[in-house]
Amino acid sequence: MPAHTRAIFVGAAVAAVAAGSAALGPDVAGAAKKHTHHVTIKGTDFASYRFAPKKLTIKKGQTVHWSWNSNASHNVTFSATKHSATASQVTDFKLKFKKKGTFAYSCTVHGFTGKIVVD
Ligand SMILES: [Cu+2]
Repeated sequence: MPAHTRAIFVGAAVAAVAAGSAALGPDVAGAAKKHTHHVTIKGTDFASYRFAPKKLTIKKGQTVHWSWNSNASHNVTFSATKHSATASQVTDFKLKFKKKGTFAYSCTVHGFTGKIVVD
């Protein structure tokens, strides 16, 4: 799966954060001044599934939350060791980004991709 191997370099730059139970707030995509950011998965079929937003720019030390409720199973995969569960509903997969850089990820089920830019 080429989309998966592209994300391998991320390595230790992202750190898993213990899953919490806090309710997600409104979509704060693109609001770089916020400390947490939210990405979801939209679409209804193979051709339309996508991360929204596809590219998100954040500041070092901020956390990105992914959640979705879809008609198919998806995942968020940065590397073999940094990834979410594969499920049609994920309520709060989150990662804290401790280093600057551009971190690509994908859903390895469908191959669509996303990108977190940490500046
Ligand atoms: Cu998918």
